[in-house]
Amino acid sequence: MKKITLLLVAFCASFTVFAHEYKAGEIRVVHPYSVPTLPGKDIGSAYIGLENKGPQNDQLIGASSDRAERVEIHTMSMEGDVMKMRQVSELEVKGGDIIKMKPGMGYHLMIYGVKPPLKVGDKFPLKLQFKKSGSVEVSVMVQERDVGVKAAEGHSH
Ligand SMILES: [Cu+2]
Repeated sequence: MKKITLLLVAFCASFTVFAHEYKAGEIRVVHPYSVPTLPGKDIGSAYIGLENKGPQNDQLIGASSDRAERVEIHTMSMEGDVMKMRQVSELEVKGGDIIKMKPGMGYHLMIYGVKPPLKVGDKFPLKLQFKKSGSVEVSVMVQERDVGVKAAEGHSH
């Protein structure tokens, strides 16, 4: 277990070295990644880090990709004992705030109608639209799913 954690840390660190990040106005988009689609499924999810370097609040209001029919902003939260997922129209990034999407809780981007299926090593374009900072196209890397991701995909759509 410890070895796996160290490997993941090294993996993420290497992205930092290669500056896998983008800017839209005051918003920094860090390390956009996805995981392989499950066999026979055309639904994927993507995770990004968002940092608002400015003092004003901004909102992620949409996303799209050439590789998919549509992309939705989703949030997951516990309702009683059940993990529920719902679509939201926008994700607020407050001035000075950092939001890190990750599998299993909070926000993620749901990608519908992915073609061809996502596999490890793929890269695909994702366009993000912010209310104040405009839009930016980022390259999403498809990386190995970890235990947390498997747990996250236990939820239904
Ligand atoms: Cu979802």
